Amino acid sequence: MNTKTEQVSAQKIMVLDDDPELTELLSEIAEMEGHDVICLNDATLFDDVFNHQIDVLIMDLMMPGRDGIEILRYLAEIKSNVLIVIVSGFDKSVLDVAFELARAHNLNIHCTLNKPFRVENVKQTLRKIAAQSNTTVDVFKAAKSLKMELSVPMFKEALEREDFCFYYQPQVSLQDEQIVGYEVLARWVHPELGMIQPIDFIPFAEAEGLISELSLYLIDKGLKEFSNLENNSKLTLSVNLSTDQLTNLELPDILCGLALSTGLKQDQIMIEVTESGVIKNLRASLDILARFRLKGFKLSIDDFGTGNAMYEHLQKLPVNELKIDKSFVSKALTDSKSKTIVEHTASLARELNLKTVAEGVETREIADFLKYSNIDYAQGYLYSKPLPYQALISP
Ligand code: G
Ligand code: G
Ligand code: MN
Repeated sequence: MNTKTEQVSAQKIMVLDDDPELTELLSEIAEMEGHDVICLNDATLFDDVFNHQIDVLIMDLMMPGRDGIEILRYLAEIKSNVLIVIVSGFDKSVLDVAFELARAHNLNIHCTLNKPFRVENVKQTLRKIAAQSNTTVDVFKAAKSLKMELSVPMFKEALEREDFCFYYQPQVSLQDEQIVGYEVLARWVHPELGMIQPIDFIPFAEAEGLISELSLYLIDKGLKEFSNLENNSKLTLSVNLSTDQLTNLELPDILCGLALSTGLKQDQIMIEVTESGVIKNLRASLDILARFRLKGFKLSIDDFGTGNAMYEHLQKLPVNELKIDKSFVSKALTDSKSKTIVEHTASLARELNLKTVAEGVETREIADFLKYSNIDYAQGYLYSKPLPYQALISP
């Protein structure tokens, strides 16, 4: 067991920085920690030197000939799993953008470090990586190979076998912390692969043109299950619509039929759509969303704040609720920009007569801040993780 841990903790590390003194210092630190190091000062040679055996890439952002952003784009193109540490003298907002960009590329970014860095910080970072990399890299690889393993026949089989089930995450009122409703989240329980998260199967279903069938199946099943819950009449059920569905003009009629057959009232159903989905198909979305409202459903904008042209469109959209993305909520007390976004969303929503939900609420301090900022509802691990249906009927 011990020897195994030691074996995996020696990493192959590449240091990329146009400053030879810095590469040397970083490489000395990494070697002292027992790693194998390759140095590169000329970023234009990156493609020739980089290979998939490298576990960790420590890289600068501003380099002559080829900057760090271009390197990230290249790593995404070759679908690299390398664990990335960005070291740069730029201010925090530039480091944050690079970090978010790497995530948007689905890269395995570990952290960013400010230059000038403290040797101790670099050591700590490398130790953390060595301790985690075994699992992180494995999980990352597992997720990638899972995507490769999914196939259309497998999916059809799962629908026939009814492999899908639901988890419910409570939403509470911040005033009195009473449960006001649940968000229903799909899970695929595969007989051999185990639990597959929506983040892995929704994009697959979208890419293969199966999302419509899957979504309608899930909404139907979710509504039926929820309608059997005792005392549901004062609760709202939030359901997620995928982006691709905002082109199906028949959706409002279909959902109306499903709701009627379960006996749930339309105003108990909150339909969550994402900003980016609405913007991508604006005309069809407006048609669909308007008709959802005419039929009595409620509408929520999920991941609010993460799109880019929302303010321009917000006034046109017939929504009831803004759901503030967890990336802002979780940082509301440590990052002043996130705090500002939360506060402004709260006042914007009030002006527009909309309710607000904060998602990803993990601490009491954040809940207090949200309440003080006049956010209406909260959802997050502080109150409860998503729960299986059984836990709702016999708490
Ligand atoms: O449950 P979380 O656990 O991992 O959900 C991840 C993402 O998957 C969320 O953004 C959620 O909106 C989405 N998701 C969960 N269930 C469904 C579903 O039934 N349909 C669609 N379209 N998205 C879902
Ligand atoms: O649709 P959407 O992305 O909003 O789905 C909510 C997602 O957020 C689900 O994947 C759910 O498991 C996750 N989630 C809910 N509460 C928390 C929380 O407090 N912290 C974190 N990190 N994730 C959460
Ligand atoms: Mn959601």
